[in-house]
Amino acid sequence: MKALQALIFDVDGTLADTERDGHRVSFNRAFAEAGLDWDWTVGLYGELLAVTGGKERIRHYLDRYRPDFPRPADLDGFIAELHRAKTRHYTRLLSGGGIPLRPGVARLLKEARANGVRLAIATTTTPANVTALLEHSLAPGSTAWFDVIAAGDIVPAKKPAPDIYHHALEALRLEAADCLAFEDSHNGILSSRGARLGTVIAVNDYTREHDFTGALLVVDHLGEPDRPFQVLAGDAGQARYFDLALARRLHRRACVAVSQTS
Ligand code: XBP
Ligand code: MG
Repeated sequence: MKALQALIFDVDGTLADTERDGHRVSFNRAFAEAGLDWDWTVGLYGELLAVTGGKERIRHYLDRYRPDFPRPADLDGFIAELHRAKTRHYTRLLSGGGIPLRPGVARLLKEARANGVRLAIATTTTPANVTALLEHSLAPGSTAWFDVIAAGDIVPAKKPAPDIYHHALEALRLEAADCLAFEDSHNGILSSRGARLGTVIAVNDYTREHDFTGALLVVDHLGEPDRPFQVLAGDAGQARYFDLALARRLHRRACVAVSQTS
């Protein structure tokens, strides 16, 4: 039986609720700055989240909602410039400590580190955004807690493709069976399961109704000793919050399930 060696985390929606009050707000600031009348409301943004990656999301918005918008000759350059501005707004917003980590995240990261379980990140967001979140919402210097930060355009195909997880596993020099992934969305679990990773889901308001078929466990958040999680699918035994002991139990269970089917 393999021991659990690493935890691989998605970022947006998993480490922190960054989408509604972080990314969405920053997209809108970039649009206003560029003199565009585009307004991504909370509801519309929920629909747009089906497309991962900010540049890809802007392109999808134009195709789906603004077919009448006159396309600049250099559409790629136009989108890239808007997205650069959005990243500037987003990292500035985070630098004010604007978005806290979700319950249980900091506790679990610290427990893993203290017990020699390695940490990694696999996300579609821009690398600068990950650094800003970790440095301002976790701890100064905490980027170094992660052996691998796989982010953004480092792979050609973003989630739901498994490429970013394959990239993280290669950089860790580990196999999927050595690790657990943490995700919050349907696209996220398609990506992690596509890389054959056992996956734990912590839902949020945008993803509560998503399909999480194949998850080891679905909870409303990772929980704290004084703020228990609610189990939405799967079996957490007597656990009231997500800790390393539960991670190891789920990992063991996943290993047994794989060995029985192979
Ligand atoms: C979520 C995403 C990202 C962010 C925006 O990534 O799809 O595109 O919404 O970030 P994950 P960028 O859940 O995998 O962390 O604008 O930098 O793409
Ligand atoms: Mg996510």
